[in-house]
Amino acid sequence: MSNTVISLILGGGAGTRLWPLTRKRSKPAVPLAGKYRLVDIPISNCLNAEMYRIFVLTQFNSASLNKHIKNTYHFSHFSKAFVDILAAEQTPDNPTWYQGTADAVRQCLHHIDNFEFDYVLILSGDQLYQMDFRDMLQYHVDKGADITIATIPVTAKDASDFGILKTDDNGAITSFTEKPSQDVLAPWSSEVSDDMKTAGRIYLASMGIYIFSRQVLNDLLNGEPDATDFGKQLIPDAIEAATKVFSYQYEGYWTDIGSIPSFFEANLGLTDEIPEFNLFDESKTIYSRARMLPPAKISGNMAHTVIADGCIILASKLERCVVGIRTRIGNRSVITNSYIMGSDYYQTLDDIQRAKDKGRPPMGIGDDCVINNAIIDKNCSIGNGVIINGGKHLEDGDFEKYTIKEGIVVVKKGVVLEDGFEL
Ligand code: ADQ
Ligand code: ADP
Repeated sequence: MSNTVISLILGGGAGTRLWPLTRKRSKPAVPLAGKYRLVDIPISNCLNAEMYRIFVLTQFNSASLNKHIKNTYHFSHFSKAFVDILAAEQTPDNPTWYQGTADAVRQCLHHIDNFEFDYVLILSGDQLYQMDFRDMLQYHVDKGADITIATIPVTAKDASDFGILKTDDNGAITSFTEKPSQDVLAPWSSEVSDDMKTAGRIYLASMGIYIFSRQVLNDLLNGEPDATDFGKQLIPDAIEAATKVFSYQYEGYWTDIGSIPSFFEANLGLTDEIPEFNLFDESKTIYSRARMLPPAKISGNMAHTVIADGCIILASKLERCVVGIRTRIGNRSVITNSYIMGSDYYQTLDDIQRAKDKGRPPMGIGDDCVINNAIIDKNCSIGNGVIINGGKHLEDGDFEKYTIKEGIVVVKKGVVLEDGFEL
């Protein structure tokens, strides 16, 4: 049945929540786990479910997303598989950007109309999870649903960030409220498994993952031309209009990675003894660009650290770190609780000498640095003796070279921090 599906990945609006990582690239292209990009997660989930026709909807078709997709997702000439980018485009009828998730899907309907399909799978571009969409599709068909929403039990504290819903005994959704405030939450609790109840996860949240039957999606989008958002308008309206909307309950690992703190925690979570997100499961491969990089060369003391290919690390200590491709770290440096994204290219020894002659540190992290609670975006040149001490003692702010969000210091892409810089 997988070949009856077209997948649409919502690649992000303005990207403000992940600023400054989205300063020079679109959200789907933000580097994840040292060697992947955000968009590799939903694409890999589709490919593992044998759903091979995929569009990524994005506000701006930044060069890096294009390059990544072009260099990564190659299929045989004999298959119908593709991963294509649909960037918001001005047309004679539509002079604007995507106004929201439903509007993004509406604006690209004409691109998918010519394909043969029965179902549309709509996915967010900023979530970390491994889910077999074939089970969800089977459920959609078995229930005779018009729309199926993947749902997950969450705690009261988290419930205000999600669409919260209630179902009847058959799984049909009877009511839905988008991001309810804490004071109106109480009546929205649901019957959940004992495990979930013990964890206090008694509110059923929409995961923002939808399967629509083809005609239903067309009718809804055309019937409400002013509705711009699924969670705020189309889904609640469809439920009210007695459309058959079902909840497909999921209890595996699933987390939002659309804000700096959640993105940071999800990445560092990969360094746990047994991470909740499993990169080592061959039946759920996460695909990304194959690069011809040398093996990482490491000395020093490493604990709970994930290191990508092509790194040269001489540091004295790394603890709870994710270190991305081609990272260079100098002697005696100590880095803890940090995501170092790495570099897009190597400097030659001549390049490094020339940089030094001009008083500019080479790319990577220098000698004798101390870095804690930070994200260092790609291609940064961090000098010798630099101290970045992130933590709750720092106030939020956006500065020329870095941004601070909830104590996490994000050093912007390509920035130079001179020898002895301290924060
Ligand atoms: P949010 O995640 O807050 O809630 P939204 O901001 O609409 O919803 O984003 C959903 C996805 O669409 C994200 O991947 C986002 O980047 C992308 N997106 C947003 N605007 C876009 C645009 N204009 N063009 C292209 N892509 C865009 C939604 C649901 C809730 C549900 C949560 C689960 O509305 O009901 O609980 O997802 O995370
Ligand atoms: P981002 O990771 O920030 O999205 P891009 O993908 O836009 O970055 O840019 C990275 C690309 O730049 C890589 O594909 C890399 O091959 C290429 N690149 C190669 N050499 C250089 C160079 N000397 N300077 C900058 N980029 C380079």
